[in-house]
Amino acid sequence: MYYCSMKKLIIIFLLSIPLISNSQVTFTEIPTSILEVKSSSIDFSDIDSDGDQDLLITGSGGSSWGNTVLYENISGIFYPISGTPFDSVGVSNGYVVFGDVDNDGDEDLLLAGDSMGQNTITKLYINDGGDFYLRPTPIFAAGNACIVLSDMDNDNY
Ligand SMILES: [Ca+2]
Ligand SMILES: [Ca+2]
Ligand SMILES: [Ca+2]
Repeated sequence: MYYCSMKKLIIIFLLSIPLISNSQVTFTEIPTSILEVKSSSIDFSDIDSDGDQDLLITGSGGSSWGNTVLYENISGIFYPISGTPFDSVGVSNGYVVFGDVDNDGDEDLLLAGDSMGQNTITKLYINDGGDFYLRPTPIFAAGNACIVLSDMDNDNY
C-alpha cells in the first residue's frame, strides 16, 4: 500500500514538473457528485473506448462499509453507472487497477480489498464492450493490497 501510494505520488510529482514551471497552467477545483469516501482507491480508464477517461472509486463512506462505484465520463462530468457486477461488492481498504488482461482492447478490472467490512476479496472483471463480467481467478484474496499489472512474459498482455 505504501509502495503504491509513493509510486503514485512520484508519478504525479514527475508529471507536474513541467506544469509547475509553466505559469500559464492552473488547476481549478470543480464541484462533483463523486462519492466521498475514505480508505479508498481509484483508477481512471477509458472503459467504453470513447476516448475519455472514466473512473472507478472504492472506499467506505455514506452509510456503507464499502462502496465500489463506476463513473462514466460524459463531456467531463462523471455519472455513476448502476447495474455493474461490482455494485454489490462494496470495497474499502483495497486497491483497484484497470488493465487489458485478455488483450482484446477493452480495459478489464482487478479489484481487491475488504468487502462490506466482512471478508477480504480479490476479483477479476472482464470488460466486453463496456459491460463487465466476473471471471473466476486463483489470485488470493487481499486486503490493504497493492496491485500492479505487468506483462511479465512479454507476450504483449
Ligand atoms: Ca470513456
Ligand atoms: Ca480486455
Ligand atoms: Ca503477459
